[in-house]
Amino acid sequence: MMCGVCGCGKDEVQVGSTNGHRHDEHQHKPHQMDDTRRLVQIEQDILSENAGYAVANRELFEQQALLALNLVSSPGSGKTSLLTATITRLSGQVPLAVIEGDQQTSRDAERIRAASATALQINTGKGCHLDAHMIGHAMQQLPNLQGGLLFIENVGNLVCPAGFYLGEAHRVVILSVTEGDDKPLKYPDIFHHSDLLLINKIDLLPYVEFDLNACIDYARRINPDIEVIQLSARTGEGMESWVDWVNQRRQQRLQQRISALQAEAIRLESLL
Ligand SMILES: Nc1nc2c(ncn2[C@@H]2O[C@H](COP(=O)(O)OP(=O)(O)OP(=O)(O)O)[C@@H](O)[C@H]2O)c(=O)[nH]1
Ligand SMILES: [Zn+2]
Ligand SMILES: [Zn+2]
Repeated sequence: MMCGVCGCGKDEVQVGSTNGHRHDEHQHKPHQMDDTRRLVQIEQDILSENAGYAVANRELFEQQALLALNLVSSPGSGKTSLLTATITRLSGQVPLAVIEGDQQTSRDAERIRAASATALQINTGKGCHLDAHMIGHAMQQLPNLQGGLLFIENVGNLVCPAGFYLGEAHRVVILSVTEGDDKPLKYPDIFHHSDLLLINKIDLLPYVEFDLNACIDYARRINPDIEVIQLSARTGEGMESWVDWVNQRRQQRLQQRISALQAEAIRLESLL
């Protein structure tokens, strides 16, 4: 995992448009490429540091009964299009915000705002994925989302985001039919670590060679439990199944929180 080794881009991260937070303090010296043991150590340090932040994020999300979804895919699979179509269907009903991970621009965040949802931009510079520390900082800048939804659009990349748990409830991998049906076999890690596969751009199926059944079969060889929804963010076909999936998970999250609070109340009552 290249980024785990070099921690690329950490010095260039900017959260939000105004209150940019620079990570100069994280810069490290160039390393010798032949010193494998040292590289492995650096990679382990970066990943365990990330794991610590991810646990803190998860606890925050649980306390707020907030359903956080981490959207991963290669560039151009349709993450932002899917989000704007999703927001159109959900906005006004539940607290909702989007964290947009991009290397350079704020174009996606602007598209989300145009769909009338709160969007916070994280520019990762050369960095090829979001990490849990960035998400923690972004949360400090977002409004209260209790009981609502947080969508995290990761940097378009099928490799690096797989290694970085952000504290999300679920990871959703998006694959569009123009990318080829064998992607699950070529990039198994990201499919292995996702709970849901969205096959997007099905409106283009008549024009491309993409074997849906083969794709689903490959994905399930890597991850037998992965759920699959086929849709088109453009025509809206299949969008209802996706929105239902999100709503069901959000209700589960609220139910879990209610149960935890009830158990806590019973514990406290026993101390009266
Ligand atoms: N035909 C078709 N085109 C789509 C669909 N969804 C997205 N697109 C198009 O695909 C292109 C890329 O879509 P985006 O939503 O920007 O993809 P993205 O995954 O957010 O891209 P990055 O942020 O660069 O990784 C755009 O031209 C979209 O209009 C779809 O369901 N069908
Ligand atoms: Zn920081
Ligand atoms: Zn995008």
